[in-house]
Amino acid sequence: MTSLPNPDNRPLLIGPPTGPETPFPFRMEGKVISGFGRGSKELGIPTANLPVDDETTWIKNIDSGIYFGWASLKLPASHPNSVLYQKPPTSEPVMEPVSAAVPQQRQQSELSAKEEKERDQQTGQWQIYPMVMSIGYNPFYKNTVRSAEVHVLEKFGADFYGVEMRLLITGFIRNEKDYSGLEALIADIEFDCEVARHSLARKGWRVRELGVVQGEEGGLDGGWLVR
Ligand code: ADP
Ligand code: RBF
Ligand code: MG
Repeated sequence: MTSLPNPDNRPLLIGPPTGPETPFPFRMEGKVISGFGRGSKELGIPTANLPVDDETTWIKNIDSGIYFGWASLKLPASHPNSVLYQKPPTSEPVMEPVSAAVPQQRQQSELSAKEEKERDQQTGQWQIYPMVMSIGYNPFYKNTVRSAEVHVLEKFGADFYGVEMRLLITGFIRNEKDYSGLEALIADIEFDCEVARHSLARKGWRVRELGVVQGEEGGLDGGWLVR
């Protein structure tokens, strides 16, 4: 159970134990872009924003509100949270002959920074996490454009802008609200996180691709997240 304040007496579990109900789950994907730069990170609630454009039909057809489900990120091997990550060796100062310090000419085989980044992205492997997300106009901030932003329920050692993200949206939590102050907004988001954690921990809501957890395999097909 949770010890978070719950003034509106909101339920901690959404949906039946058997799993997502029609029309869920929804799928979405995109590369993480910069958001409104409001410093959500400083509030402890960073949100990975996904591009939203008029041609994308899902965003037009889905109701605004707060949703929960699973996110997968194709983290490059250079990201500290990647399962492929290898910590750089702690570099002891090395005495080198003066000639070695002279800048070398760029070799044909060397990659530009851009090429290197692209190659790095290709080394990525999909990793799955629970998430909460907001779709809409953030009434507290009175946005004029519709946004889709995902708070991943995991602590990351570095940002992941530009990384491919896939979503399996399993359910609706609540409508977007306006608030009299930032504290009330944050409290509601923290409770949303608890709702997602508890709801997704049930067998019928856990994706099979996460493997066996406490002796049990998940009942939900998350193949899309790792394909
Ligand atoms: P922006 O306004 O650019 O979206 P935020 O303050 O919302 O900035 O921070 C979002 C960025 O923080 C994401 O794009 C991602 O790179 C990084 N980040 C780190 N941890 C998380 C997390 N748990 N969930 C979502 N994004 C995270
Ligand atoms: N913004 C709102 O204006 N009203 C909301 O009810 C609201 N709920 C949110 C719930 C979640 C789970 C998340 C991730 C964001 C929500 N937001 C909401 C968006 C929020 O205002 C935005 O991420 C801010 O930049 C956070 O400081
Ligand atoms: Mg954001």
